[in-house]
Amino acid sequence: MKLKKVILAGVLAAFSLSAANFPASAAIPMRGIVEGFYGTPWTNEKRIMMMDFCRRYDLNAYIYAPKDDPWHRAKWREPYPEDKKTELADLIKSARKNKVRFVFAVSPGLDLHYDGAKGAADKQFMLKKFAAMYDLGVRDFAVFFDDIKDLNGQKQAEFINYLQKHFVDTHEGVSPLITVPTQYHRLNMVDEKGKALDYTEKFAATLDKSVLVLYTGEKVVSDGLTDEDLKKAEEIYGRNLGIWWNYPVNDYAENKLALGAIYDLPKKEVPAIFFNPMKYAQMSKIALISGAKYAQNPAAYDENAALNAAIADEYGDLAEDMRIFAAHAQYLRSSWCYIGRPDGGDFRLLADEFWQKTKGEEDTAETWQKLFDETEKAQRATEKLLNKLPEKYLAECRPQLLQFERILRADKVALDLLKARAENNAADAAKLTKELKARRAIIADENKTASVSEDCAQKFIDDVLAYCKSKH
Ligand code: 14T
Repeated sequence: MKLKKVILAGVLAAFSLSAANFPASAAIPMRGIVEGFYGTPWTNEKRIMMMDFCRRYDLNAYIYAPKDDPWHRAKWREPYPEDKKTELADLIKSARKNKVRFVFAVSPGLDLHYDGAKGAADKQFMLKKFAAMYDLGVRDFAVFFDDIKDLNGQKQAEFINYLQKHFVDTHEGVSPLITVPTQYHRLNMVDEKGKALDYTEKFAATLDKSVLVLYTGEKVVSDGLTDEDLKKAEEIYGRNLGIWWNYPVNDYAENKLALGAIYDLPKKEVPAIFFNPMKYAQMSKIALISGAKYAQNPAAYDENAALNAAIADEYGDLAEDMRIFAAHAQYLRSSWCYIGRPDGGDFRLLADEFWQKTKGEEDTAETWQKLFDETEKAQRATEKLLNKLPEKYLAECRPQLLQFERILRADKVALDLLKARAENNAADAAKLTKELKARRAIIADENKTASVSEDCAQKFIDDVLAYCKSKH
């Protein structure tokens, strides 16, 4: 049986190679996850599970950089206490077992000294910190300077060069360092004319050429990155840049889940890509699987195929239901950024069609029915997910599923209201308006904890109420 499978796999591989009409897949050399978000870090148990995940999807690197691990950032000088060290040792072993490069990162920039006795002491602190991890088997190291006030590009780069010379070069088997500068997105690196600002100019010019620099694209959270924009950033740095991609991370909008696929990433060669996940490890897998597929062969990446395959892999019999829910939970927004495809899937298309026809004073009966059916379908999917998803998933998405349930219930009321009005049933319409407003208030309140489809299924409630008011 096993042998048969192997032979079959071989035949399939040979066939797909000859049948492929795009160039042989060129995987991004370093591809993986950067645990780099703010807020509650992953537990070690989750991390170990994610190592197995990385192996299964051929992701070959994981960067340990949880912002809220005190020993990573706020108290970076202090060595890990014994219990934490034991955890890290387990994790490092698991990474090795799964053929994942474990990259140990420190973010010393909050209070790092460069000069004098304090500067000398800090260099020693960092060397000790790295050496302890080297002894646990780590061979990949990173120093991050993101989200700090210090803008001394030259001193930061000299600090990294020092570590390259006095740690990397003196320790057997250690890879070149990885860094993230303080100006880590391109629009922040340049003036209006596109010329590098002082920090970036000095950092880039001073930094040892062997160091791998990661950046996040045009913005902190970039809604896609073109080959041209990547090239502009690489020109500033005079080297190829790796990518730190801020999706599905949701630390700036924790009430929302990012269950979409990644999209619009470069087709040209990049040395490395790392996806920053949500604090919800399980829920991050859809986006991460899509990211793994992208990294496997950027030029051939198919966003929709990746999304469907990811959901099928993860959710088996519940895939169809999850696909519906996930379609309403992809888009993230805050006061300073947005990313993700618009929420709503088929519901969005039907709602658009409905308002289009309403505006044109066309007959909406058929579209109304389709929208009603779509809403019921989503209700059944939500109910099934709430009943059948294993607890390890529900623990991360129950609030969102419950909120989606409330929204869909309200959408049904909204649809009933539209119908009552169309039938000139003023009494029912008044009753339904009251009910809908009450439901909307509860949903608005719950948004603080869990938000789903704000611009689509949720907006439909507002749109219906506004429409009814305007036609009074
Ligand atoms: F290192 C960087 F590439 C990076 O992305 N740094 C942080 C990261 O830890 C965080 O998870 C991510 C998403 O929130 O964005 C960066 O953090 C910021 C940056 C901001 F400009 C958080 C809030 C901001 F206003």
